[in-house]
Amino acid sequence: MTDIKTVQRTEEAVKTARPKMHKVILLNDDYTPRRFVVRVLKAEFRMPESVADRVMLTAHQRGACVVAVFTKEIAEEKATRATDMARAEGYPLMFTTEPEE
Ligand code: TYC
Repeated sequence: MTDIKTVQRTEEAVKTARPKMHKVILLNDDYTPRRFVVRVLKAEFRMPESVADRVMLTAHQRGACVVAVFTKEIAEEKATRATDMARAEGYPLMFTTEPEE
């Protein structure tokens, strides 16, 4: 039978090795130009044009789109930087984060 201590240690080791991942989510709005959304996705998330186009269109049509998944700190940093890029140009474009299930 498996010892309770072994189970606990194994769970802790897995938690340490695989920190909970967080989604960066792109939200649609009525004002930010499509080409600017694509520019931000390419610059901050290193997406090729074809992928950035698809993500932008998905958010445009469905209201939101998952952009990428990172550790909590990286996801929050990237969402903030991408949102700030838009703010600097006077656009309301928003990126949020949420933990994966
Ligand atoms: N809906 C915007 C427009 O029609 C374009 C847009 C797409 C804005 C995706 C945000 O996440 C977004 N100009």
